[in-house]
Amino acid sequence: MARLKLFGSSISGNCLKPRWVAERLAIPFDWVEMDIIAGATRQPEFLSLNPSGQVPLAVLADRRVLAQSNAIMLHLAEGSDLVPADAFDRAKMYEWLFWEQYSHEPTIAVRRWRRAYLKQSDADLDPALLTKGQAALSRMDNALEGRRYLVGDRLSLADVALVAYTRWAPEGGFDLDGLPRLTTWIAHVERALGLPPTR
Ligand SMILES: N[C@@H](CCC(=O)N[C@@H](CS)C(=O)NCC(=O)O)C(=O)O
Repeated sequence: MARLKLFGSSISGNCLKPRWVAERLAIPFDWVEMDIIAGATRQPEFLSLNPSGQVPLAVLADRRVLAQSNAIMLHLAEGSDLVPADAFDRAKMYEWLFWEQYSHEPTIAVRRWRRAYLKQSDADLDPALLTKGQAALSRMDNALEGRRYLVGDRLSLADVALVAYTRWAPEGGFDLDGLPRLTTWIAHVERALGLPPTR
């Protein structure tokens, strides 16, 4: 009997997002580790599955294929407590998911990737990555005032999506020290997901 297959890289926050959701919801899956540094996602066989040449990629038990980390998470978590039942809270969760992909990941994940894996020096990196990423982290710290989770009063996909690269932000040269609400939230979400603490 075929089961869910997740193509991903363990050094990619985008890839870990659907993996964490599958683990939390006890959805059986096979993980196919992809060496993105060696160009595994650009090989013809993989491109025939995902013409965008990116991971994560889910091949469902019925062989249908789904890309984009947040779309995969949403599909896996459909009907679970990771998706708020309340319509407004659900919309708030989407607000955070869209913001993550437009304003958070493109600065924090990109700077981390270039610095930690492509070994680019700080002087070679676009300074806007640092200022925009640091502003995104402050925006989260402010939003967490008086809150344990980003949406409502329980863990949702908003927390799962945003913790992925927020917890690794220091690898991108971002400073979390002046952001106490954010660091408390990171530790809390890591615990909820059963992840080793990053701090
Ligand atoms: N918006 C996409 C981004 C996916 C993405 O950037 N994947 C990277 C790893 S984090 C990748 O596959 N890189 C390899 C390549 O582009 O060849 C998502 O959330 O899934």
